[in-house]
Amino acid sequence: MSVKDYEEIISKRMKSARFKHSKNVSKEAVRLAKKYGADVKKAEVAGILHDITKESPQEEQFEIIERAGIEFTETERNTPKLWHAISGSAYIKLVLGIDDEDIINSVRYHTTGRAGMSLLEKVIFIADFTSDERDYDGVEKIRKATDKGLDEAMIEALSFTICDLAERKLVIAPDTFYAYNEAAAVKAKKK
Ligand code: DGI
Ligand code: FE
Ligand code: FE
Repeated sequence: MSVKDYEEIISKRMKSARFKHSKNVSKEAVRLAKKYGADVKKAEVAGILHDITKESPQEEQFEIIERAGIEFTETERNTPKLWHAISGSAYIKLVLGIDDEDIINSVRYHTTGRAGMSLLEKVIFIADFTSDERDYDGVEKIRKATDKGLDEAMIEALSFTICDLAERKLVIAPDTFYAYNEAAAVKAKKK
């Protein structure tokens, strides 16, 4: 399937604003992939597909996660906002027939991050933060960090996420802490 085919599928599965977001993430992922040496084609595909199940009913998401044999962690089970990343990875594998593990993992971990992220996983994670239409307070700091390096952008994005969630007194996925600690350790080593 071509990127155009995927765009067609995505456009039918979500509202126009989210479709626009998906296209912008794809575009930003291509920019970052070129800059940092990730696979440009995979970045384009993973970017357009990353939120594929975001507007699907929870039962549907639950069903495909089970069908894919993915086990929820306790935090994931109790946090429906995290489901679309998991169900999205299952959907592109089982329904779209995508077999590239790196693309699948880039969708799977685009919301929480995790320790040991691949180049492509980082590209998608960051692109989701810095896509054109994003205008939250703090986006410029993360955009600037993408000029310095992927790891610089990761630490900015992850510290932003952790602070934001903690301020709102929400449960934070352990994977986000693992990703943060790894990024912080990289930063400490560079000093
Ligand atoms: O799908 P998007 O809106 O493009 O972005 P996303 O996949 O990063 O999802 C962001 C939402 O998920 C946002 O409302 C914050 C929430 N979120 C991300 N990580 C966590 C989280 N919510 C909780 N409770 N815990 C997390 O660790
Ligand atoms: Fe998402
Ligand atoms: Fe997104």
